Amino acid sequence: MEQDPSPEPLHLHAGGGRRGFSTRAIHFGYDPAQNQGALVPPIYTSSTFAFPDTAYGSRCFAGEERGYFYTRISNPTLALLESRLASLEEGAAAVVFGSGMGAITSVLWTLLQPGDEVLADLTLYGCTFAFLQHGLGRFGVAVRHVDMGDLEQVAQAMRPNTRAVYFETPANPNMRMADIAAVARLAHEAGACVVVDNTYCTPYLQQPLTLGADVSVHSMTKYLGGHGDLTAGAAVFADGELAQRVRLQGLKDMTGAVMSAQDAHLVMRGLKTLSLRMDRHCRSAQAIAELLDAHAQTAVVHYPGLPDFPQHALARRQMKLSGGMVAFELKGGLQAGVRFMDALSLVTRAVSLGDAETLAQHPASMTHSTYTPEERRAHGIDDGLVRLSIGLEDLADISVDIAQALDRCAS
Ligand code: 4LM
Repeated sequence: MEQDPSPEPLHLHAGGGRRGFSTRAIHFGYDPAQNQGALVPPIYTSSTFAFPDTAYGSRCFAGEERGYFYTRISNPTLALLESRLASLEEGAAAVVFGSGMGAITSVLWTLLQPGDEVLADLTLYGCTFAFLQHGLGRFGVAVRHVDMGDLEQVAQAMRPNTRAVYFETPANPNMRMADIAAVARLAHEAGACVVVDNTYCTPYLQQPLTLGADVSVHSMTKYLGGHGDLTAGAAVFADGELAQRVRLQGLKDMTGAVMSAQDAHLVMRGLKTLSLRMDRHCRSAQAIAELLDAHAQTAVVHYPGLPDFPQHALARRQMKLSGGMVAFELKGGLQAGVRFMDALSLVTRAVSLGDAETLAQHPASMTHSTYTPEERRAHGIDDGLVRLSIGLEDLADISVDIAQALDRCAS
């Protein structure tokens, strides 16, 4: 009952060189020869695991034995996914969760104590904002927001009790970016832990840990799963000891946000096509951003791949490609945005992102309705903003639908 599937020698070429990203996304940590030849890793649905004798079980609970004993702490199917994610994102270890919010809350509950402060970016996914603003505050943890794109502001905002620095880049929903390496340097000088939500990029487009972040969190509900048929989360750690603390405190005792083995199997299936899907998402998103940018009805398009995007240079440096998410505002503001959304025919009106289907949603009334209108104004989320998650359909069909909806939203 080994806890960690051995990564050797499957991530190496016969000659010892390291295998590439897509190869590791398909093979890492699994050897069919050790599993009766099964090409696809078995799904261990067992919630509990038998002890050969009482002393062994006691040693498991004392942390002296690295065996499996209860799925809320670890499970062979989850452990395989964790080892694969750690490899893909260059981490020492990973922990998986039942949702992205499960990952975020488990990490922050483990890191923080009353009297600590979290320094967070202005723009965050709505439920992350609500957790920081309405959740942690009730337990004596202060939360302050700064523009993480402004390094002077970040440097000035650090205080002796700043324990964690938290941001998304690009941020949901307005795509504002932060320089991970520069923010991490400032945070580490002040002794704070850097947590980056890498959901929008996935490890294929951006590698926060190699740039100096301590933890990279994900909603695997999105691109990593990739098919809109599961909810899951993950945290990848530069330091294996912190991973173990999050597993034993945040996950086991504080949130209990355990992931199911069936969902871990589905995420591993999704990982096999991650690089292919991301290439297609990004290529189509670039084309749709350009289409929107050229249309007379649009006031502003937020997409890192557009040359006039304010942080285009940072995006080119920090991300492999510009991502599959596009946000924009129409000249007619909120009313025009509603007309645009209602005129869509192929594109689906739904929250979430990273699925095969192209999705459109209105952050102010949906994913970011956890902010008050005043907070949205102060945090740079325009009430007229429309967010698109560009899917895998034929680009021509997505383009035709968006163009006809733009033409109709003017009337
Ligand atoms: C959405 N997002 O935006 P779970 N981090 C980021 C996210 O966008 C989300 C989560 C974490 C959306 C959901 C409705 C950057 C979610 C939370 O939903 O708990 O897996 O992830 O449309």
